Amino acid sequence: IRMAPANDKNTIVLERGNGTSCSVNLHGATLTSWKVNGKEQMFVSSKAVFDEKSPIRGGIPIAFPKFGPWDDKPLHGFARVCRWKMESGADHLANGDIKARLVLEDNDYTRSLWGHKFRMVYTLLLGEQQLKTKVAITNPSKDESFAFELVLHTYFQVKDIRKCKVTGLNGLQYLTKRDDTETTTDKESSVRIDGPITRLYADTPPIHEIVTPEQTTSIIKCNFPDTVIWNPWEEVAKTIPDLSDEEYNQFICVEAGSFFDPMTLPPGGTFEASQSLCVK
Ligand code: TA6
Repeated sequence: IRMAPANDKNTIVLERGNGTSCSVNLHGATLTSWKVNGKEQMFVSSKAVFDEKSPIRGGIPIAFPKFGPWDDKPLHGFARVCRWKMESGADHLANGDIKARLVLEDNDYTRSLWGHKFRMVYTLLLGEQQLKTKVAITNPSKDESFAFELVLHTYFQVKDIRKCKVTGLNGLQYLTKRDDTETTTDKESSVRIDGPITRLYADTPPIHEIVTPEQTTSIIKCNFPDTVIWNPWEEVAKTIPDLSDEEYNQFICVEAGSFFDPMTLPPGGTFEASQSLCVK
């Protein structure tokens, strides 16, 4: 484990050897790189803004306690724009895996938006061809419950989005935005993307695969009942200032979430959810 070189004081790098590593930015605990044998798996926009205020466009931003629009408050909640703390050093496990933990607790800023005490621990476990990211949320209050939504808004890098497909969604219903009144049923065996796409699926199976001509990446979800597929495509990409016009075809967001039925955490309760990404 090391801090990133040069003038980047916010990025922590976990290195496992053989070109396998991951980097996490303390701003938002945003995972900004995951390399397997030297090959980058995450997409981060060439125009991503690292000003410690804006959400980072790419990698794995964490949406919490809200996914999507949130009155006049920050879109997708505050977790992705708060500074997280690294908890002690990273552990090197006997099997070569590396584990690191980041923590976010309520502060004046979070309470100004959402009046609850909370503690959130984000655990990264870097394996040989696998990256597990686990979120544990605790409610330290003695008498108040809170409800929350949580999404890992992962941007997977692909060579050509037109040539990739996502499995595990066939036959399921989806919305195209949070307040859609009508659902659509996915009739294809796998989702292919050839235009703008926002699909919010509830109660999805625990495994999806992103299949490209080069490789297959599995997403194994635990306690994330919902899945989102997103790509803005050409026209909308032009309206996103921190995304280059031609970059839309280099990523697909497949997002593991819990938002259709927001979780309620009783006093003293802890909620855990994880995703394991695995390259074949
Ligand atoms: O998860 C899909 C989505 O909510 C889209 O509707 C789009 O807004 C995207 O996330 C990115 O949001 P952002 O705030 O990062 O621009």
